[in-house]
Amino acid sequence: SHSERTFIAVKPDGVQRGLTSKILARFEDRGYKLVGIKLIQADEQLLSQHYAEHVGKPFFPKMVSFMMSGPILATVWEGKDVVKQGRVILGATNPLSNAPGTIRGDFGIDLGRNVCHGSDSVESANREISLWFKKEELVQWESNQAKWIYE
Ligand code: YYY
Ligand code: MG
Repeated sequence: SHSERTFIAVKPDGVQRGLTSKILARFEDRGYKLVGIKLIQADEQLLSQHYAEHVGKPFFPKMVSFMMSGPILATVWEGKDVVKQGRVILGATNPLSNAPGTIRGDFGIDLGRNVCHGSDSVESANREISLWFKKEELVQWESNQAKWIYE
């Protein structure tokens, strides 16, 4: 459905490197609609909930301290198949396993500096969106481009 939503975040490395506008542009250019956006300094509690599936893994403490090392740009995008396509736009988790053309393949090298996050399923997306955003921070609006993007 055209109202599917996903959570996409620019991690602290992406914000520090000045890549936010380029990352937003990939989603805008594809035709997806921005419905939420904010710059946030995440804390350990938020990150432990966000990355609940990874709590206790060897890489978890280092990954969380990296995610707390600076601001994160949290965004929500809406459109047809946006969860799956969002992951395609990001590329595989390890930047080095991507050909150019994806965000991680174009802007990253190391696994722990992979620039961006994207929800991995519709269920994860709904969970992550409600974790990072209050209901009133998400804006419902009609895009005038919709009829030129969808048939
Ligand atoms: O969903 P995605 O971000 O592509 O990968 P996950 O397997 O969920 O891992 C989350 C996050 O943790 C990943 O983007 C980088 C980091 N990470 C790491 O630093 N070292 C690992 N061995 C595995 C993951
Ligand atoms: Mg993941």
